[in-house]
Parts: sequence; C-alpha cells; structure tokens
Amino acid sequence: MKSLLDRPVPTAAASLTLRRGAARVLIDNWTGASTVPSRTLYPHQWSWDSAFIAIGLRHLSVRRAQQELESLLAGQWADGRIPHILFNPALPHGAYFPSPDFWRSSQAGRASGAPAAPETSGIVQPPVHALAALLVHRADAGESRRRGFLARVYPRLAAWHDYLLTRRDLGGGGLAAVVHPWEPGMDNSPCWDVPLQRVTPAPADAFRRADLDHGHPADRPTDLDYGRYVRLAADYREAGYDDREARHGFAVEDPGFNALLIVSELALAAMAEDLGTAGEPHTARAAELTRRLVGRLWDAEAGLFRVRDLGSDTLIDERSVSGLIPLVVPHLPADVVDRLRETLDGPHFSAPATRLVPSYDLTGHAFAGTRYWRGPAWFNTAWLIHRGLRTHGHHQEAARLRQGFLAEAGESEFAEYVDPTTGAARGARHFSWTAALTLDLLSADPEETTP
Ligand code: 9WN
Repeated sequence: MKSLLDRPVPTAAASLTLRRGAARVLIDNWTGASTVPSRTLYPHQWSWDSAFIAIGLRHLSVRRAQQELESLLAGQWADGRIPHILFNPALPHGAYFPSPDFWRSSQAGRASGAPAAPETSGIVQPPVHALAALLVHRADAGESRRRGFLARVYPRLAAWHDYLLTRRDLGGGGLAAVVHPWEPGMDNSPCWDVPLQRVTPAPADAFRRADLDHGHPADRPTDLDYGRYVRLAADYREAGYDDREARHGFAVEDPGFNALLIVSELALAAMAEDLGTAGEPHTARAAELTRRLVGRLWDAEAGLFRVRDLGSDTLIDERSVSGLIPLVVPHLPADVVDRLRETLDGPHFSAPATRLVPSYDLTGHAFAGTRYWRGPAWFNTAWLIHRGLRTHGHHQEAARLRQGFLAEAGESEFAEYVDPTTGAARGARHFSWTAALTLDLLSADPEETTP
C-alpha cells in the first residue's frame, strides 16, 4: 500500500512531465472532431465526458475545446435533450454495447426530435456542459466572441436545461429526475439497488456485452445489472423516448445531477450577460433549484445529500459521492457546507490509500473497492469537489485534494479510477477526462471558482 507521506508536491519538472503525458492522452484520443473517453472501452463520444474534456482541452487549444462541445451539440434532439452517446458511424456495431442498432434513435426517437444523423443513445448524462462552455469561452473571450461561440451554444444549452426542468420534473418537486442508472453517470452505484429491484431484467441471452472484451469482470457491473439496464433502455425506446408517454420503471432525483444543473444555470446567466441579454432568469432559477435541492434531498443527520427514489418517494439510505457534489453549488446554506466538509473528512469518505474521494461509503454494506461506482475513487468527482472547496473558500483542503489528484493521475497513467483501499489503478488507462482535468488542475486559475 502506498503511503500518503511519500507524495511530495510535484516539482516543476514533474508537473511538466505530467502536463505532457496528459496532453498526449488527449491528442491520441482525438478523432478529428471530438475525443473518445477511451480508445478501447468507450470508442464513441460521451456527453459529460466531453464537457470535462473541453474544460481541459481549453488549455491546449481553445478552438478544439469549442469543437468538442459543438460536435456534441450536433447530436442534440429537438426536444432539447443532449444524448449520452453520439455514435461514430465508422465503427462496427460490436465496438460498444448498446450499439446504434439497439437505440435506433433516428427511427424510434423521431417524434421526440432525434436528428436523422448522427445516431445517438436516447438517455442523458449530467448537465456539466454550460459550465464547460463558459470556461472554454473565458479561456479566450476575444477569440470566442469573434467566432460567435457563445451566440451559437447558449440557445442550445438553454433548451437542454428547459428539457430537464420540464419533461424531467417527474417528481413534481422542481428537480430533474433521471430515468436510467447511466444517466447520473454513476452506473452501478448502490443507490440504485433498491429502485432497480422493481425492474425485470432482460434475459442474458438477449444481448451481448462488449465491455468485458476490454474491462475486467471484477471491475464492471454484473450481468444482472446489465439485464436491468437493457430492460429500462428498451422500454424507453418502445415509448419513443417520450417522457410524457413512457412509464419509467426507474426514476430518481440525484443530488450530483441537480447540483451540476444549478452550476450550469449560473453559467448560462453569465453567458446571457456576455451576449447582452438578461442573466437574471437563470440566476433566479439557480436559486430556486438550490432551495429545492436542500428541501428535497438534504439529510442533516447524515451530513450529505441523498438520492430520492420517486417510486416510493423516500430518500435512499446510502451514502454516495453524488451526495457531496452539491458542495460545488455557490449559494448553499453555510451549515450545509460545514456538514459536507465534515463528512468529506469523516470515516465514510476519508480513504486510507488515496487522497481522492471514494464513490461510495467506505463503511457501507455494499462497498467494493474495485467494482465501478461501488467504491472506487474517480477523478471527475474529485475535480468537482475541489472546485466546491474553492468556491466556499476552503483553499487548504482544496490544495490537498489537488495534490492527491495530480499524484494519482500520474502514477496511474491517467486511469479511469483508483481502488481507495490500495491506491491501485483500475479500469481503462489513458482515460480522457482524467488527463483533461489534470491539465486543468495544473493550470488552476483562482479567478475561476464560480461562474
Ligand atoms: C455507460 C464513458 C462513460 C462515463 C460514465 C461511466 C461509463 C458507460 C459504461 O463510461 O458508463 O454510459 O459503458 O459503463 O460510468 O460515467 O461517462 O466514460
């Protein structure tokens, strides 16, 4: 096991090596118009990956970062949704499952406004995009204005948020709901176990997983999980991906997802002002969403936000890193911020072998150090929590997390995630958002704590 004391602050030479390594990953994973998360495991364009990637790419090429986001927006549906995958038509269907012939977006999603091309999935991922677009804009505002970047992306991002806040307010409480475990980006978090029990799995012989061609079965979700993912996605497809028609077998309000929506609403406010229009409607919406988030999902006793299961209208009794991500919301009540910091440093999330934050409660009944979102520490969630700590003025803690992030990223060859009990790298290597967010933390700009 690695000792934390063995981790010095990176020297200038080590930082340069890290920067070069991270840039190399992004160059290698660039396909010509966007970046794949991993050449092996995830060979298409993913939604929230591209947002994190653009945040890092802006330090290499602002034009490329803009292209990353605009390429994603080319797959936006007329109802406003940004699909979680845009498929590369040049790849065979077997490269990833579920493939385009499973989702059949251009046919099955036509009435919901799916584009004729590219083929996409029909579900979504967390709305980090407006935050990413604002950060990309600010990296070179002059160039961005000359190219009309904000003018093009702002209306599309506003439509995306409108989709989430109208079609996806399934609980009627003013928060966006997610309808598939892939939507909050944390596929097999133990938070989904109870709501997923209501879902009848598709039979194992009805599909063939491609992830096990590249990923280790001990790291990935189980076949039973996959059966349920397939059932939910197929049911949504059969309803034309229409949220007014679909009887969602799974619907939850996720704190991380909604926190990112709030931060992105604030980013839309800043964009609107830059474009000479009123940002106030977005600011007001962010304030209202913050009240709803605290009102519906905050658990003061546990000291973190919980997931609300809309099937039973109860809070799910699990502690996930998603419940800490709201730290990134600027206008949280001070007592909530204090409790979140305590929880971060307490026994549930203070990992012995890494300075990243585990995805799930270290003391929880379902904790598994290597299995995907059931324990491993991920770099994007650490980046968000780092941002949150800085937003609330906790610069020392933020600096510690940044240092841990950079050490882990370098030692793990930009791994997808890390086992929090041993510090061992797991999942894909040369993973794009790990590299991109490394570049971002190496260039951290104190001006950028809030939108
Ligand atoms: C399903 C691409 C994506 C990430 C998700 C992560 C994983 C896909 C999968 O990979 O999900 O979307 O096949 O497991 O959970 O957060 O966006 O990197």
